[in-house]
Amino acid sequence: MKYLIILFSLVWIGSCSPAPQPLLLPELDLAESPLVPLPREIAPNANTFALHSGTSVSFDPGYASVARQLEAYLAANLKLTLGQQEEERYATGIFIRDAHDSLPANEEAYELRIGTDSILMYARSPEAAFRGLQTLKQILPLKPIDTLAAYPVWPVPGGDIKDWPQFGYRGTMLDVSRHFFTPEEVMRYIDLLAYYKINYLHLHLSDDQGWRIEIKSWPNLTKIGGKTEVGGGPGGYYTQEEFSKLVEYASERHIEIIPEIDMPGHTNAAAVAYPVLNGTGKTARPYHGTRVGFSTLATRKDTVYQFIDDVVREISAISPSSFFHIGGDESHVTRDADYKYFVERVQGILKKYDKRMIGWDEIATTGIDSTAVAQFWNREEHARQAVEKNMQVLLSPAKKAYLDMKYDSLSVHGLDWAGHIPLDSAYQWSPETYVKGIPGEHILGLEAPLWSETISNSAELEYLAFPRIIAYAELAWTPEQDRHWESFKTRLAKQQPFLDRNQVNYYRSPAIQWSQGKTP
Ligand code: TNX
Repeated sequence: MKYLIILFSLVWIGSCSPAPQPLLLPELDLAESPLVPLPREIAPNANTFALHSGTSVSFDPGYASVARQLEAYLAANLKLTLGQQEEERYATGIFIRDAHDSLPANEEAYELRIGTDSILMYARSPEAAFRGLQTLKQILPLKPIDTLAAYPVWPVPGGDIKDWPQFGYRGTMLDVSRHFFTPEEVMRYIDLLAYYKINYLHLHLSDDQGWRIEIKSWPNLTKIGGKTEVGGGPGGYYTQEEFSKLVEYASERHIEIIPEIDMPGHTNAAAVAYPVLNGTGKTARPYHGTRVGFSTLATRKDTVYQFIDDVVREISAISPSSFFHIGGDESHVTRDADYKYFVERVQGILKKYDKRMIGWDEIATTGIDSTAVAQFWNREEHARQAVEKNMQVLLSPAKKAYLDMKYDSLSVHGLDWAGHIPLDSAYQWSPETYVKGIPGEHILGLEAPLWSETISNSAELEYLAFPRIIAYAELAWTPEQDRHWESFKTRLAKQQPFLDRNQVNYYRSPAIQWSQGKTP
């Protein structure tokens, strides 16, 4: 490796300032960094920034938390000094500043300028700075290098990155109903998602097999409905306090949690807890299997709407998201007219609590208004119907974006009703054009759902989610003209140190040249 000798004086905080030191820095190339999702513009240069203990971080008002997140990220290795320095022109260190005019108006746009003396980050918002921080984390080396300096130095490749996403909605869904996932397991997933700039986590909180969120005015939902799951395990649920903490934890990582209460179908657990809600005409019994489409609420009973009002009211009080997901899928035993009446009436309840409806694509067949979002998973004509109603569409095509589909016939977890989704197939498609007849302005974004019939813990979740979720993160962030499978493969292989360091149980896709065994 070639080395450059760079002479410069360090502004050293404290009394015992060392004399100017020659630093032996490797020549690095910013374009070689393991950047996923790929940023819009990367312009490498020959500079190298020498990060070390004592590097200062200065920030404009509003960016204290992102500065502290950078400090915490590096704390095991080096101690940064946080503070305010007014004039970056004369100073060295890291600076987080409000964006200037060279960036688009996108709320998540940021710029990184890495030079010999400083790393300047310009951000449109604290959220943008958080996205920029993830990019910086991907650039920072894992280990210090040997220099002539008496202290460890982490060399950072120089250059300029300008970046913003193509979609404002880059999400994933976790089904915590078929199997329950503890708050700790969800938080671990959130940490991993944030690194790849995912910004929405949709939680599927109720289904036939279990009800997972405390509703104080209907306590049996969790007391009875929370005790079951697929396979007969113990189930579980989030208290409202636990849910609030999850929302807060996610929001510190600039991820918004969207709650889903699936209705009028997928409601067996609620009907077991409160038979008055049941519209099937048969006695509801706890269900531990994986069939779908056999349950329905009693759509013509006022009690049911009182129930939904209570549920939406209580969840809205602890869910700051402007969205509320009502499910609406596979209501095979609800009569068509009843289904329409139901979804339309529920939109009214959501509006009362200032929430915007999202539902699976079937909701586009009803008379709801254009503020609702249809999540396309199955029927293209539903997506087009949504556009005719001037609704936004969220893309989750099962054949391409379902994280619970097996990679191939050898997959140890997963289903295959929509086919196998190996990594190359997960990456090589275009959300921009997948459904014919949907103009770009109607596409809200991309969400990759993870249904949990076959998984019940973090290791199994990670096997299905990783590395495919990294592919979806790039599909949602990086525009089509910049996406190339060969480039992605190389950058994904370089995620291995991050995944190993975090003990992620990722699937070793044969498409990727992983290094042998675990990385240090
Ligand atoms: C279909 S996708 C479902 C879920 C299942 C999933 C399994 C959708 C809206 N409904 O109830 O869990 O398939 O892949």
